[in-house]
Amino acid sequence: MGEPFAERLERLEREAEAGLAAASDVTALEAWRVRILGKSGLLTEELKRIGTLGADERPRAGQLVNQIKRRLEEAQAARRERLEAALQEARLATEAVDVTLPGRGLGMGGLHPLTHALRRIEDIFAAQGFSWTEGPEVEDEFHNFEALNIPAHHPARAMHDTFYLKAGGLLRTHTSTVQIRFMETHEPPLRIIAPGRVYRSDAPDPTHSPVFHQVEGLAVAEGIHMGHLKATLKAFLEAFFERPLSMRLRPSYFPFTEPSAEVDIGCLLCGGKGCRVCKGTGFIEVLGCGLVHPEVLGRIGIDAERFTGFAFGMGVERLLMLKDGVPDVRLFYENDLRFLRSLR
Ligand code: 2NM
Repeated sequence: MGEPFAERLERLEREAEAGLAAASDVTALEAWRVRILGKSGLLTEELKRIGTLGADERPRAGQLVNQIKRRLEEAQAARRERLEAALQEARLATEAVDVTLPGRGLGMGGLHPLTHALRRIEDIFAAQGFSWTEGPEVEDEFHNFEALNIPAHHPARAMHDTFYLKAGGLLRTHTSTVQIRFMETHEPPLRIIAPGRVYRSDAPDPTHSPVFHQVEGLAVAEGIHMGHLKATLKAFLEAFFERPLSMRLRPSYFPFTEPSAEVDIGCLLCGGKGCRVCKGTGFIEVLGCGLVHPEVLGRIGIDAERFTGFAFGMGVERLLMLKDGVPDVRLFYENDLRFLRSLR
């Protein structure tokens, strides 16, 4: 039988154990398994060889091979467990996340410059006791024109380049409509501002957009006069532009106010010396205003003998363009983030 079967097996087991101990990773372990326990592995070959032994040797030999096989399989399982644990640990070490690193940031959104400006305007007027009112953008002829003393065929209707809707109605050309609606349902004294989108059929250019934002204001009470209007607007403009300003009222005409005026402020760029922005005049026009025409008060049932009111209207885009040096009104509607972020 050459080298006795038992001795050879013991040697095989020792060698296998040494090989197992030397298997330093899962790949080496698998190679070891194939070499020892695989279909043509060394131990499997010994199992096959049992058949060539004498009948008296076979049971013991079989027992011996199976014992060794079980021991090696157990040792292999233990080794695999250790190697896999080591592999896992190595992975954890290399793939570890440093939870103390600062985050990449959430890329928080921000308010559109117009929204921001509208909120500031609302806050400034709130401080002077004005409340905030809204109304529909689709309007009727009465609220947009007739109630405001602008009869059919009046040139002021053409002035406004109105969008008329096929289904009837129109897109409001100013937010005075909201003030008319408010006066229909509220008794004086009242103090409101009406911010919102308005529409005019203008070709877009650096100073015209077919949609833009207005804030109109209205105060109706006994004894209201131009002095109240002037003080209110001066306080507003200085708060909005965040600096002391000179201001003047220039006589003007609106069908819905009498007297009417345009409000100019001392040029923001040159301070009154005369420059490109104020076209050499030293003044910039910022809004329109006046005392509410008695005809307007009368049409919505307010006693114009007892009550007077002041009103004003401003374009929000225009004010922001002046304040922040925005060269083109269309920038507010293109949503180029570089522009939007540049205005805080
Ligand atoms: C302006 C200028 C002057 C105005 C008038 C009214 C109302 F409804 F009370 F009659 N609201 N807004 C008004 C007055 C608006 O915008 C340039």
